[in-house]
Amino acid sequence: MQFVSIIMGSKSDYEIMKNCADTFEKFNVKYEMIVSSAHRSPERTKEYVKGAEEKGAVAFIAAAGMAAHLAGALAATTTKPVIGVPMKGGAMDGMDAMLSTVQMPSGMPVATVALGKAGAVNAAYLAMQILALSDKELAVKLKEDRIVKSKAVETDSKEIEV
Ligand code: RP5
Repeated sequence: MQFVSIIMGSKSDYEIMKNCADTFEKFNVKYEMIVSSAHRSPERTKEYVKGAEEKGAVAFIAAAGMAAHLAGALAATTTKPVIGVPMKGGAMDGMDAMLSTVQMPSGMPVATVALGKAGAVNAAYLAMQILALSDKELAVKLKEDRIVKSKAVETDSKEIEV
């Protein structure tokens, strides 16, 4: 069974990462979601990734704030795509997490998305675009979603156009 795994460093990341899960729900894409920390529970994180790969995880989404090493720790453990979502809330209100997530050494990529809700949603979209490479039905759904978004811009514009 193919699925996407969402891991967050703390339960305090859930409010934002729920938007990621909701996006998968909207497209009927299977996912798993757990809390595990690169720093507070490194062994649990490593064991989880191993088990998730065996169960069919095709990509990992890692959300963390402050010294956000979770996505990097996953990238060190798996060769599946890793998408990093930096969380706001640290001393630099997310810039610390963003740089910790994005600045990976060569050969160890983490696809880093935006801070906050947009990043949580985009992590799901990016994972689905990866899945859609071998899932024609999902590819069609993603194209249809683009059309809906484009039409919504026109509708919004009509409401305020002068
Ligand atoms: C990170 O530290 C977590 O991902 C979270 O964003 C941040 C703060 O965690 P808590 O102290 O709220 O558990 O590891």
